[in-house]
Amino acid sequence: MSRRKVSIVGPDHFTDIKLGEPKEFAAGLPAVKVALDHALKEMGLLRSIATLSKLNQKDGFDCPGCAWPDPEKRSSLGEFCENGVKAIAEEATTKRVTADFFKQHSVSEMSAWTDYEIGKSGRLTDPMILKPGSNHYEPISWNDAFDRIAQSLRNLKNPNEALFYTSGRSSNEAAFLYGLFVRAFGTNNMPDCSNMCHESSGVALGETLGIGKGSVTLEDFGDAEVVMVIGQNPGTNHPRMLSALEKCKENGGKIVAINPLKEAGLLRFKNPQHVNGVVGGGTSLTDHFLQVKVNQDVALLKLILKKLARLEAERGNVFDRDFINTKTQGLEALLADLENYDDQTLLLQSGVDAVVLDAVVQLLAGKKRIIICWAMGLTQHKNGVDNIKECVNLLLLKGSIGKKGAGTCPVRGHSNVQGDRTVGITHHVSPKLNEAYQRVFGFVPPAQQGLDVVHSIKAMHEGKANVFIALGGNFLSAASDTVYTGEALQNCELTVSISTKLNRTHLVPGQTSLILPTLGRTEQDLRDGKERFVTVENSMGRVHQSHGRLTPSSTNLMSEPEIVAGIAKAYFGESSSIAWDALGKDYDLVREKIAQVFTGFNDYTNRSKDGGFDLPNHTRFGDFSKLPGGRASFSLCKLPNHSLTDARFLLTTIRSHDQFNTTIYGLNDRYRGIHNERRVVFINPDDARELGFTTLDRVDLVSHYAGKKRRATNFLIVPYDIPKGNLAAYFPETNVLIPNDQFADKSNTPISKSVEVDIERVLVETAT
Ligand SMILES: Nc1nc2c(c(=O)[nH]1)N[C@H]1C(S)=C(S)[C@@H](COP(=O)(O)OP(=O)(O)OC[C@H]3O[C@@H](n4cnc5c(=O)[nH]c(N)nc54)[C@H](O)[C@@H]3O)O[C@H]1N2
Ligand SMILES: Nc1nc2c(c(=O)[nH]1)N[C@H]1C(S)=C(S)[C@@H](COP(=O)(O)OP(=O)(O)OC[C@H]3O[C@@H](n4cnc5c(=O)[nH]c(N)nc54)[C@H](O)[C@@H]3O)O[C@H]1N2
Ligand code: SF4
Ligand SMILES: [Mo]
Repeated sequence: MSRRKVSIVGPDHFTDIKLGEPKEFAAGLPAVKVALDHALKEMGLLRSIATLSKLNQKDGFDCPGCAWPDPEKRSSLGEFCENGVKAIAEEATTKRVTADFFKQHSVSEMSAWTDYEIGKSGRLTDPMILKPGSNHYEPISWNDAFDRIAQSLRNLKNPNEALFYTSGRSSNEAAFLYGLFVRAFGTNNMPDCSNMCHESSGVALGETLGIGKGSVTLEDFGDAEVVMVIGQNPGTNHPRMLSALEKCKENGGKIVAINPLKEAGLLRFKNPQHVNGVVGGGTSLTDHFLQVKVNQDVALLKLILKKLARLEAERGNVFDRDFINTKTQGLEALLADLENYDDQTLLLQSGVDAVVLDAVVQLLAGKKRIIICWAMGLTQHKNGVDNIKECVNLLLLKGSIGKKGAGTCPVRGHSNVQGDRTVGITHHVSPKLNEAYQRVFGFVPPAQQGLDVVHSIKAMHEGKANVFIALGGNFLSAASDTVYTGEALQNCELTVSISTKLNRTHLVPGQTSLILPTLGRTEQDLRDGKERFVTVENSMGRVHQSHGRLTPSSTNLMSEPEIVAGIAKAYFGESSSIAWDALGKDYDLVREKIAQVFTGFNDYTNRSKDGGFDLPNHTRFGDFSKLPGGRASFSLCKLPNHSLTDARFLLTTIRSHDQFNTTIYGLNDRYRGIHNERRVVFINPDDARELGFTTLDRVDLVSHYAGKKRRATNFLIVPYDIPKGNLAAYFPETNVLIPNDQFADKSNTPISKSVEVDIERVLVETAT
């Protein structure tokens, strides 16, 4: 089969960089200005006002940005942040990708645009099909599109030859219907964006505490004595978390940040909702900053645990003995294991300052209410699961789980990624869940474990999977090994994307490809003149309603639940025992079914009103009675092993301030002093000097795994305050470097935050 001529990775040209100084504070007036600029540019004045007045209000829509929860009391000044406004502006843009647009631009042509250019084309308006051999998408009716999918699914020899990806913006209702259809169809192949994100957290928390979710609520931040923020950049990725950190500080709490980069949002916060944040100096946030080397968090945490254990032996009252004795198991083994490590080696390996470290140990020794927050800086490593287990060890030693002001806080990414998992998006098999499906819907779901993201890609590449369907997301750009992933998608007989906006995945398609345009969060969802709402779950386990308010960007859009029901009905036909039509129309009915399959959702529709309800979470109350042995577990974690024989650097791939994953809002990374460019690589100034590089020299990044070189071309050197031996650069541009078979133990999350690479100079006359 011949593949279309497309550019899988897109162009690598520069955009005329302007360098500034990294910022010392986050938000404040500049954030308000930037937010308004984005809103006005994409939506115009009236639409901006109409939209922002409903964002995160109880009668409005949930922010499609991150999963940070809303406070109980909503501010009349608006409950949103700069990046929430950008997320909204991107979705509520007035630009459109119409059938005419596809007539003008071929797939090959568009694939040579950057992700930024592709995304800025606007909202998709009509279902489109790309036929075998054709280079232009053309319109197709909804019914024909559903029939086309049903036909491909029927043609498969085995249901396991189909893959059903989900990204975390979909509502609970859409995700539940999707999971129901996929199981009824006969596979558990449900790769999910979580596989690339917090899967390591889910595994680590599940194994130690019995639930894959965090234990804290927003209110706990006001009661915490210490909040540790590890491997997370809240100023950019969860900006309203800074208000929670501010609250902690106001009440006398301390903040410890552990990160290879001194992120502006961790230093100082100028809350635009307070006078002091607008005209004053704002709040200084981090009390102790530990500049850890990339992927040396286990070394650092082990050293902290060792020092705490020593203080406990010397003076007592450092560990919570009551808690340990009644609620945990494995302390002796943990303490014995720590003896195997030497303080000095751990210190050198972690790269942190010994004086700051001792101050942190003294602080932790004297406190009882500790919250640990983390995100991708911990999860996306070979030892991602162990990173989080070491955090759990610390909390268990301090008795800091299951009480006010203390606990685990994995800060989720997509606005409903947690909800999607809760209501059934998973490639894992649970016999209990399968029984529930059988009881409620009368069919037996498949018992064979499904494929996650990395294994789905492998299956497509090897020709073992033939149909790829995506409920949201941008699989090609988000996944690692871009070229390999692109080849994998092109191997498919059919690729289908249910999307709001055009993205690279649509442009590196299977033989036949369908784009099914759907309503976004901001948009009114009307059926027979009646308004419908969906529900979502935030990072702290609260389920609440989201009501779209804007006029949809096209009259030819369908809602996600309708699309899923449409595909299911076309596949199963009229005789299906599941009432697909009714479920696609009536979300109350979907919620009734969710409540029958999953626990904690009784009286769902009613309780989702007015801020919503909390799902059951035994860790929140320190109840470990249902765990094996009735206790939470300490874990023995291994140190990472980076021998760096072929490469000299560990590269961490991060988000700029102007992107949402693969959606590029703009070309600035204001807090880090980068303007109008994404192809930069941050390097320690001494490393740059030793290699003879100066600012804005042009380089390629090259990874070597199993003897294979992968190259990310054309980056500009930016000397930056980052540990020696480490580099940082933005994704998705760097995903070409990460082999699909390099992922975390147990969670299979790609090693996006510790890629072994080298730098090669590009010989040119002038840079840029
Ligand atoms: N505006 C905006 N908001 C977002 C997103 C977005 O792209 N844009 N994405 C959403 C999603 S899906 C997610 S998952 C979250 C992601 O939120 P984050 O995890 O905050 O995002 P990253 O940019 O990946 O940043 C990880 C942080 O970890 C640090 N880090 C890197 N390597 C290491 C390490 O080895 N150890 C430690 N301790 N730190 C390390 C980096 O310096 C950076 O500060 O944000 C969500 N919210
Ligand atoms: N190197 C590297 N790679 C990474 C990461 C990293 O830190 N480093 N982070 C990983 C992480 S944490 C994640 S979560 C993944 C993200 O992976 P994905 O979730 O697959 O990617 P997104 O960029 O969030 O998806 C954007 C697309 O979603 C569609 N969309 C937006 N809103 C909606 C909606 O409401 N409904 C529907 N149906 N579609 C919608 C739009 O078409 C848009 O183009 O990327 C991962 N990849
Ligand atoms: S913190 Fe996250 S959810 Fe809240 S407004 Fe900002 S982007 Fe949206
Ligand atoms: Mo994520």
